[in-house]
Amino acid sequence: MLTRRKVLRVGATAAALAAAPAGLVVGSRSGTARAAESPFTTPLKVPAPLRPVRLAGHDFYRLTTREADVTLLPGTTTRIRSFNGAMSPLIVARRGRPVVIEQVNRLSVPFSMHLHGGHTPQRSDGHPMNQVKPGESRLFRYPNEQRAATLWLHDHSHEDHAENIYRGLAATYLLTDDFEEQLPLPKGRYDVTLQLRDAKFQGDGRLDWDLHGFDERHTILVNGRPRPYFEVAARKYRLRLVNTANERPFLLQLGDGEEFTHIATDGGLLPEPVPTRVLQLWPGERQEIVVDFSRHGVGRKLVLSNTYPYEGESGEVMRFDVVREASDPSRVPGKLRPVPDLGTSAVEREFTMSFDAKTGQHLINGRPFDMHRVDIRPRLGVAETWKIVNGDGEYGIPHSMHPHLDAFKVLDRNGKPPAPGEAGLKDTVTVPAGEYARIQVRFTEHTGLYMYHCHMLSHVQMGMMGQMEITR
Ligand SMILES: [Cu+2]
Repeated sequence: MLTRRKVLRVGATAAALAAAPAGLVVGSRSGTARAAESPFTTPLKVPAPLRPVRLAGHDFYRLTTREADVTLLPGTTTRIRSFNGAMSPLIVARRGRPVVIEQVNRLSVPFSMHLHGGHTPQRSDGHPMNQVKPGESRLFRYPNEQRAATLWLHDHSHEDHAENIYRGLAATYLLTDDFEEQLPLPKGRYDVTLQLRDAKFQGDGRLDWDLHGFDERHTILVNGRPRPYFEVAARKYRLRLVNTANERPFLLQLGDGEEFTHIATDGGLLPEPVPTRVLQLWPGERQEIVVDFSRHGVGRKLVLSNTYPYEGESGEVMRFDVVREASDPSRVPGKLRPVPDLGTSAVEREFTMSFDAKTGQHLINGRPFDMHRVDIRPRLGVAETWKIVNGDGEYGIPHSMHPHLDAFKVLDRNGKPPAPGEAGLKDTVTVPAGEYARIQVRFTEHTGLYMYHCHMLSHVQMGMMGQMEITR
């Protein structure tokens, strides 16, 4: 159960994050490392892309959702829920070439696959009513007619998605295109996806699950490995950070506050690179950075840390060990990708996100999710401005907004322009307690029923989701 004490604890984290100005170094909060898990003893696993069956006009994959026994913590076995038996698999797709996935559900619970950030027809968007029951299978078709971006696949079944994602069902879906490939950014083995999340383990390696236990998940996993180390060359790397945790925000810092370059967010490349020393990564979000390890030299070890860990844990996330020289033809251009003009908004809407202490539910505009109710009816091609109000100043709970189907622009936060790192297309925006943000969104091409919701997963499960019908 979500207690008031627990609510206030997450509030403290959220307030600290809100207070940290972008681009400034924030000092590490002291925390006690848990002796049982020494960090940096396990190498990072860099997943190889899954191999599709190439068919005329599209790439075909079969993803079986099933339980699997894997080693996450050294010397122990963990039963996970997986795609094809592995944690953090990777799919690489190309703009203009559709991907078709046959999802075969061998779990004992329903599953509804959603491509987060995907511009996807309704029948393949993972609406909770389209769930795949145990023993059944279903085809999902992703047209990939959108700009290059780092997306991710996860469950969207209403009752079990938080637990399914927690137990391992999260895949990265990397979409490339010609525009991005002609830029001289780091490529190939120097373009690395890092899925960040947390978990709570029992001593024997079993995962401990509690919907409301977010601040007891003290083990940080990167691509399924606990606080790993990664041997890198003294050159530039592109790092694609994906937060697949149910609720944990990361406020990331490299080494003693080294500078790196923020190049992309949820919807792909920023208009221009942003040099920074700190990076916020909220649940569901993606942030991409370029780190130049040649500045540090062979022999340096740089810890990536979360500067606002929960009480009783250390902030270490992973360590980069610079182990060899390498040539480096890559560079970060001064301009990356212009953000499209969405036109003038013809519709304004307001969404107040709030926790109801009497019922324990999380509400949007005073109501919990109802699959049989359509909350809003946006028109195809008409730009809208949404004001997202966090009504939980009293409890200190952060909330986010993630509309399906199309990415949006952040117009302002509390009336002020967004930070340069939020100047690109986003699909998930977090609003700290008591604050508001305005976004502009325009739904295009596909009609039908889609969801919009907070991406703190216990909040969604406790009602913080709405349904929109996009009409012509
Ligand atoms: Cu929320």
